Amino acid sequence: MKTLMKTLIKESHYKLNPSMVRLAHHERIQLGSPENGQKDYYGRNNITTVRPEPVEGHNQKLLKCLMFLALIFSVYMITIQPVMAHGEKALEPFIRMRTIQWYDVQWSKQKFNVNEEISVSGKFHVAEDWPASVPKPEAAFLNISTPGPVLIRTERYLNGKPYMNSVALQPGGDYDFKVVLKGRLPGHYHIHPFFNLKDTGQVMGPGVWLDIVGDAADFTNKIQTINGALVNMETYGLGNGIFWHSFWAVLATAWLLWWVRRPLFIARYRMLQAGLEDELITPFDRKTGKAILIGVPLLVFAAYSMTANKYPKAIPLQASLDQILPLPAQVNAGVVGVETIKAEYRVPERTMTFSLKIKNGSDKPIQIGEFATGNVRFFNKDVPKPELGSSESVASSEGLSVDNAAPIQPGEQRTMTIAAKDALWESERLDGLINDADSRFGGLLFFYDGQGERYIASLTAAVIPKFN
Ligand SMILES: [Cu+2]
Repeated sequence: MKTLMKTLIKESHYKLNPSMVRLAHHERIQLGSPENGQKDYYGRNNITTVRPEPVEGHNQKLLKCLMFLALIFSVYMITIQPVMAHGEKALEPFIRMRTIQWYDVQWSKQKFNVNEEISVSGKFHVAEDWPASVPKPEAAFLNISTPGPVLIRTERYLNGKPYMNSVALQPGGDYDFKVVLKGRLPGHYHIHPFFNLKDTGQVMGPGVWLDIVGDAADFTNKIQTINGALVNMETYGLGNGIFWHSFWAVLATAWLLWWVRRPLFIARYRMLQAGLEDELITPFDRKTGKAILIGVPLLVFAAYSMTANKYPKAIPLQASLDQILPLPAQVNAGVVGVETIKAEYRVPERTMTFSLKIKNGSDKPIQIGEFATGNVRFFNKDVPKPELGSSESVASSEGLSVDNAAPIQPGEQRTMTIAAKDALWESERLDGLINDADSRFGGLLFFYDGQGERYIASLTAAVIPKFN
């Protein structure tokens, strides 16, 4: 046992220590002939020592070759189907449930022509119980998820104000948005509004299928600049863009190849070990380096001066944050108060059950109509359903049940147990919550008073899973 340990330690030492590697068996081979003064790239006599490589058998090579071919052909065996989703369910459920809570999302049209303008509008609540592991929404960008440039965005509003940049959102705040889009490429696409949260990812809003009809060649995208010139955005500056991208790509590749074409890694490492680092760089290398060091900034400055001369009235790209304050409270507006006491998720029944303490501060009886979380909507079948809108949110029309169906009277305080039960918890990958380190849920609860008034409360609590 002891000898075995000793050999093992010796072996690993041998593998780790480069000086011992250098002491290993080497073969002297002669690449050129030192007698006639032939030198190698670095000006040394052409005698190099190398460690012999293990010789691979003929059969092994053939086998490797066959396995590689088999691997390539196996790809053709996979049945490829068009992708019908694009990562809406990929984000952790606690982020989808407890960051941006979308509701009332509407599309003005779902079938329209190339060049035709449509809009998507809606509301969202920024959860009070923002996850501790998610950076605060200090920079958030409202965008539209599309499969490529099938639409262009022409206008964007938050709380009725036009804005260009990212915006800081306030946890607990309520906002409404509107984005105007114009059809560009004909086709059938799944489109969502979404928020890009800095350092977190994309929180998708509800998606819809849009049909853009017509001819792609008819698309026009002309704008007027501040100087009054009319430019076509589809082609404006394209040649210039291609030129500069190619120029830098060629220069960078040439610089890389300049250094890569000579011995790298092991040969270089050995020379360093041998104290021959001065021989790694030739005088010509130094000259080229100096030319690049002076030439590139000069070129950039010259091109910049030419551009500034040609376009004296230009504004830089804007990098500030837009400041837009939340609307007066829409969710938790103070009329109907809801406190979540506890929540339980029963895995086999795919049911989330919550206990709530509800206080009706309005002057009419109210009923619970809907619970919405992570773009999934659970409706109470005993309460008239609101208009669903065009966003085909994933909905369970009878998924919400309450333990006491009697309306909550004005001034009444009641503790209720409600259950949201549907396979959607699983198919929308929201049940993954119980495997997260942050197993708290969040969502919006909608109350209706039967006379068109709606009250919204946000719910949040730790979820206790029940596995049987
Ligand atoms: Cu989608």
